[in-house]
Amino acid sequence: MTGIHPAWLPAEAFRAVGSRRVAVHGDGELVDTIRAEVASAGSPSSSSPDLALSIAATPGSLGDEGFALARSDGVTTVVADAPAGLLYGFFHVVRLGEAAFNADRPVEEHRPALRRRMVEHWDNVHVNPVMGQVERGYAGGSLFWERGALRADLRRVRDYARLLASCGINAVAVNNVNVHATEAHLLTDRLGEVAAIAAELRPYGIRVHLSVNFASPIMLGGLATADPLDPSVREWWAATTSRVYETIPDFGGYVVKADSEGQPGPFAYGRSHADGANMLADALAPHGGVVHWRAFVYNHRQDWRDRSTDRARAAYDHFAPLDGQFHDNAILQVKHGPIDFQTREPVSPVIAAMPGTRLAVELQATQEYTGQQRHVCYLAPMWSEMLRFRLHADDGPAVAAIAESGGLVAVSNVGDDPFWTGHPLAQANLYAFGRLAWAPDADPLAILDEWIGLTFPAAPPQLRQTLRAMMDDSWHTYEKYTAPLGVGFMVRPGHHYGPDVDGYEYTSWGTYHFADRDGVGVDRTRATGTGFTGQYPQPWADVYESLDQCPDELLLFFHHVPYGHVLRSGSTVIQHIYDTHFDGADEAARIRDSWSVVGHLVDPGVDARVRERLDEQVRSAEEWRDQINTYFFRKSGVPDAKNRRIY
Ligand code: GCV
Repeated sequence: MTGIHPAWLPAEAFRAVGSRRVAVHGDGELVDTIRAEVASAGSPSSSSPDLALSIAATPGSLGDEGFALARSDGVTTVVADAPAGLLYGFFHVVRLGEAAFNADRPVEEHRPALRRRMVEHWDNVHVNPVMGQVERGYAGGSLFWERGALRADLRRVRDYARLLASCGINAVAVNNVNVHATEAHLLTDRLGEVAAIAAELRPYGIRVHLSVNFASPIMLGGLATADPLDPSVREWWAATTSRVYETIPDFGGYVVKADSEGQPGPFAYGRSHADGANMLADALAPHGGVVHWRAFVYNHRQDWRDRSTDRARAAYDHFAPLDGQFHDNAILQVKHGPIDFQTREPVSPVIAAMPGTRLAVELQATQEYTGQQRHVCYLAPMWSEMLRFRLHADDGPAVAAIAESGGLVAVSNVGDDPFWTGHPLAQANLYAFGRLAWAPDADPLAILDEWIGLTFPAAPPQLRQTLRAMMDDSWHTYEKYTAPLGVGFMVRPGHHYGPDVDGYEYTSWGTYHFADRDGVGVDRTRATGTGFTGQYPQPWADVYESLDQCPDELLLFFHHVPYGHVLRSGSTVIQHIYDTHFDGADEAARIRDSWSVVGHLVDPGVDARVRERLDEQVRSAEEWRDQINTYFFRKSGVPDAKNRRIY
């Protein structure tokens, strides 16, 4: 491989389209994009085509982004009501490959389940002294900025837009939600940089969003306050937002992290988060924009001795009472779990608690807590489980249905690395995110097969099957060798890579496991603990409360139990810890072994990068295994029933 890896859009993925005569009917920038795609695939244009892509003369019920696909009389047709739908239809044909042409097909209609399908970058303009160019980025620098300046050459951003559009993503927030002093200026005197990025994303139907600092009226406007109810503050935001839309007419809106981890917010003025969000919503409303207001608000200066404060409770305690108070174009953006993107968390109870509020669900494609793109960890099974979860009861809405009001958001895992995502196999997470945001009930394994087929079009069956086996269950493998049974946060503080069981135990961050000589876990019950289980509707409030009914994988999230506690699986907690850690590290070694058999079947550059990452995964999994097992053996004094080596 030379240059930039094509990810899931290598030239061969366009072979089926490229060898067909294609006609494209319609007008507009996105239709021109399709024409350019067809031309670069090598398809001759023709009035008697094999593939006809058209905007319908009279719009039907497909909406702006839907399309209908059919094949009869030797012609495959894609019809859409609007250009974006036609673009998605074109990429659907690319995904189908020969299958789009080799038999008749009855009309199939496709529409995205979620209207907002967004990737958020935590990119900084200036290299942050602590967090670097991209906060929690594991794939090199930013695609947009380099050492304080917008990149002179943004061609790669266009390629990025193409990748995103091909899996259905239609919005990008370009900068970190921690908006530092330099980055705050993107809203005003550096807005031209955002406009330049927007110009690269627009041909692929992607709207730009911007993270803004709540204190901007002070930082940028010279005002004495950022009080959301102060008329001069409201006027400043209204005028500033109007200027944004003069420069970027299709601007999507703002993203705000307020009163969280040191970011300013409405609490300083005795105002609520609804007051703060609504002020920005009002500034955006005349232009059709939205504010994504994050619910990630908690006390990060907690006293570890204080057992009454529970970080898991924080988002619900802050936001549930505000249900119904947010304006229509204010979207509350909720992390999918109550804490912070751990390998295993229950679904956040906030998602069930705010029926009068538009909610977006946020997940993390960047693998901050899931191996930092050095470990293979295919996250779609986790996301799928979460999106299908019904918080109320079996007949209540799934999380995905609740998120229809606001959308699905992933923190980006992409950087300027030649493979886009550091680990080449981590590309699958970005692809799967887009596909799940389009169709949340899609099967993660089918998405994986689709990704393998596109990314490795020439792969013999042996390679496909090996990739499938390596990746499909890799989230569970990762879970096995890291923090056990949903307890979370046994990572090294700061960078969050590798094991450090007590690293956070006596800190202010509210992420504790409470292991002692007798047992481990966080008592979040109503009966004897923090009462967090009471934030769930039934049946979950009782299921999580009950030691007998709580699912094993979440046991230590909800309960503090003795090491001898018998799990539903029949194993004791301590034996489960030993067994899963030995198994997980063995599985990591098997993943590496299986790649060593097929690696030569891919581009040598890809093979070399994957091998390097797998070596590190195996090393790190052993480190996790040994530290976790040793820690719990020393705490509990209980020997491994299988007498394996523990230090
Ligand atoms: C952008 C976690 C991460 C932070 C991140 C924060 C957030 O705490 O470690 O780097 O900040 O989440 O989501 O705002």
